[in-house]
Amino acid sequence: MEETDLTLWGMGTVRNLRVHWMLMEMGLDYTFHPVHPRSGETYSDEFLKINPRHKVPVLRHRNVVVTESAAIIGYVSEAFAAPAGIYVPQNAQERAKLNEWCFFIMTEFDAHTLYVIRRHTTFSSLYGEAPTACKAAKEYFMDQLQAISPMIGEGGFLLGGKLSCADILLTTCIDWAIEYGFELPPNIVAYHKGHSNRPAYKSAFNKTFMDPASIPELMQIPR
Ligand SMILES: N[C@@H](CCC(=O)N[C@@H](CS)C(=O)NCC(=O)O)C(=O)O
Repeated sequence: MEETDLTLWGMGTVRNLRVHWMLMEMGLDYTFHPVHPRSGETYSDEFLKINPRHKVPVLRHRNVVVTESAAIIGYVSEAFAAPAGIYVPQNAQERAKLNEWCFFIMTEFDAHTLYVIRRHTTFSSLYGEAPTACKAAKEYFMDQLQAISPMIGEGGFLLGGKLSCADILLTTCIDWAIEYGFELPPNIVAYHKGHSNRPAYKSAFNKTFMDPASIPELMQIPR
């Protein structure tokens, strides 16, 4: 493991999984604070100093604090020497194509469809029920997924024949769709299987979804 000064707050959801996964793919050691989004801890005074928007994941590298799962994994991939199998953009054109994927996945999949469904099903006590919106969100998600499924490249990667931030974002959105019981196109199922069989994904998954009851320090925030 490379010597680092990295601290990650966050567990319990696929947005947190993204960061554990990228850190493990990069072979980076990090201090982990298992803040669960629904533990109430994101509203503690100590945590609000780290992220006033009371959200995980949050990564600190030395004196730089980065929030937003997509921004964090992009930062990690560029701030450290990436292993040969990790795609890192080398110029503005490559970065544009990577951003195109990442912004697409984060808006059309994460925010506009999957999270709409989350809000109006799992969190309906907070946001209300909205069956029409959920149905439309699912249809739109499936439409956009069908549109991109032929774009998965050889070896099951979106860009450059290597694992990129875009693959981490797409795989974790598919995790979410699987949790909702969506029927997915066969090549998307194969794409997801390929990535979720990676050792780093598996280790990250176990860390992200470990039982909070097994973590005695769960409600403690480091100062
Ligand atoms: N767009 C953000 C979303 C972060 C987010 O909403 N995190 C949730 C867990 S998945 C959270 O921390 N919720 C706790 C809260 O809102 O207090 C990202 O991708 O990092």
